[in-house]
Amino acid sequence: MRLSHARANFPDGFVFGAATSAYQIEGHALGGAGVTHWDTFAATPGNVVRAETGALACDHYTRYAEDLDLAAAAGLDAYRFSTSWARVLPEGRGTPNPEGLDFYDRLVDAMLARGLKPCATLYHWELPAPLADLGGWRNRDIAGWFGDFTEVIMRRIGDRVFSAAPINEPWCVAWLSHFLGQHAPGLRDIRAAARAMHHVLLAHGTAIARMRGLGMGNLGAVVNHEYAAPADGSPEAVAAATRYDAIYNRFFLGGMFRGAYPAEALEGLAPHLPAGWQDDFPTITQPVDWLGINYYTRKRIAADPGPWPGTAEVPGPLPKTQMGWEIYPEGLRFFLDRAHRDYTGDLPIYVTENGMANADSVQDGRVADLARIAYLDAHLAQVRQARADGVPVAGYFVWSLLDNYEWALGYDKRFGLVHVDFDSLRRTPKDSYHALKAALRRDN
Ligand code: IFM
Repeated sequence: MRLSHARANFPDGFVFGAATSAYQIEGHALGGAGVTHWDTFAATPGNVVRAETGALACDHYTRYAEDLDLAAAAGLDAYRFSTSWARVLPEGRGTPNPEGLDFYDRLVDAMLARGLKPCATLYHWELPAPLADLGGWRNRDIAGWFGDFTEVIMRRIGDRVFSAAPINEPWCVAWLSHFLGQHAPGLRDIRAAARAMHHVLLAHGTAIARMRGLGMGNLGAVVNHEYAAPADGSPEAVAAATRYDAIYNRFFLGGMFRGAYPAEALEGLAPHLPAGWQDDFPTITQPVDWLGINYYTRKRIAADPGPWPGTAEVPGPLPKTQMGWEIYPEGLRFFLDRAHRDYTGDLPIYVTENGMANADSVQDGRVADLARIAYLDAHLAQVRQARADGVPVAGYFVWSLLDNYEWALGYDKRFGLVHVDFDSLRRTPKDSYHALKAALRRDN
């Protein structure tokens, strides 16, 4: 099975890449990294499937050259990776871990040696435990701690990265982790969530300013979006879906690009935001050079009689991935169009993550992940359509290069273009890898 798109269907300079993150692949027990809140969250019964952690993960820390060889051999232009705060600063502040800095130095050089553009994300969720002890994202001081970490790592690699973004998926850092309790630190508290939502944006703006101060360019922001479809035509369901969209999708874009939070989110969050939050917008709105959108699915939303936000997810009829997520490619075009129209204007937009989990297995040396090829094909069609609409989409990154640690769901959910056997750590490129490689070589 092949992809129906080829490189020639995209403009010159359009960036095709694959994305990963530090804790999900590196092997956090290696190389002197400090304890993170994911280690303690996973060690607490009931939080993570089989209490799995990122201790070894894909052992990318040791095998990164093989992994980058695979990315380059696929014909990819770029590799999106993240830098582990706790690997660089084991205590979160203070003395850097020289092995950690050396690792990212080697990693960036290894990308450049293979012709891969290094696309860095500073924070993809592994908060150093000593900072979690101080309140983590609930503590306003995190903006300064994060700014300091930004300078330490970027003084080392900032001269060679193609792009940099401070924080992957603010919604997950704040809402999923402090309101829904599904990710570390596992809180279910609206005050904690409101503060984290604001502080994550303050930290974003602080990091952008620090990187500008170092003379860096091509700085962006990466948000995740879920399409919110009302469960039915009732006004209650429509209003609930609007609230879901405001909290999930518009809060962070509103803060960064408009210096304002959406009214439907403030109606519940305002009493819990830190005093003087409006005064932080000059920092939060630091200009960026591009926006990254991570997109996977839609949710069908009904009204819930409980307290604000009064939203409930209901099952939908569309085909689903191994995550149980509905496959709704049209949502990607919706978000690309809306970001361009309402928030980012002429700024380039990258699809910084898109992909699906599938119950893949190796049979006779092959992984026939045809569902993933169909998924990528349908979403690339939406990218092309958005471009035809006039949206300056500048690149597309598959999540993920490798099967990896899917957080609270452990190692069961396989998102990779490359299969990883978590016993032998053998890598096996899947059919989707070969299909993408062929498409990137083809002219039509
Ligand atoms: O694995 C995650 C990644 O860490 C962030 N974006 C979504 C992916 C799939 O759930």
